[in-house]
Amino acid sequence: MQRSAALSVGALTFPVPALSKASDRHYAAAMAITLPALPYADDALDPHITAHTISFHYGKHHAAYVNNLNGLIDGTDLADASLEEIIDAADPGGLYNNAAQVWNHTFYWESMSPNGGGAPSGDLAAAIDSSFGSYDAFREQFTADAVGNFGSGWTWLVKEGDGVAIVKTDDADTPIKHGQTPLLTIDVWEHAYYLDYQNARPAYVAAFLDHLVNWDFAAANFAA
Ligand code: MN3
Repeated sequence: MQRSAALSVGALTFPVPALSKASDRHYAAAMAITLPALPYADDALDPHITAHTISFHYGKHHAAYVNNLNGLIDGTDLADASLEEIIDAADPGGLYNNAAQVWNHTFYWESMSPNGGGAPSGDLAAAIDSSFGSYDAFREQFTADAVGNFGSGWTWLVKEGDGVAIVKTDDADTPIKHGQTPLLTIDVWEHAYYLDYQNARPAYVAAFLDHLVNWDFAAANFAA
């Protein structure tokens, strides 16, 4: 199997550095899945999501999923597979959970922007109006689902036909395993908000919608 030259997440592709020396290739072979760089500085979302949270959520949790996944695929038929191929092939369990969490977190970071928040525009706004009646109705439903997503999980906006729908997943589960096309996501595991908001998940969801949600990313995924 040919190693993919880039990591694709949604509409984005993360380039993988060219390898020159044999020692680099050996290192790369042992690290098939890499932790993508954050798309902004670690304090860029402050105060809505602080650098303190990013240091644990990206620097510890996301990194640990990458390390765990590399340990699980090392020496197996999936050692050179893309992240999406691993998710597609994996049965329920540790391999699936770690691979899906790598994908979900990468997609989550892209779902936010220092200049985000507010209502979308263009074709995506029209699809939201068509599917929910209005942006306000979408916001009400997304908030209720994200706040009410019991335990650990994710709340997603996905493409559904010509329109859009909200999907909740538990634990590590990801919509791409089920043939759905995610547009954006919010991580509602406690580790995503507890340092900044403690138990006030509704305040975290409101900050995400008011100040962080990256509609340009969602629109690009919708158009793809
Ligand atoms: Mn998380």
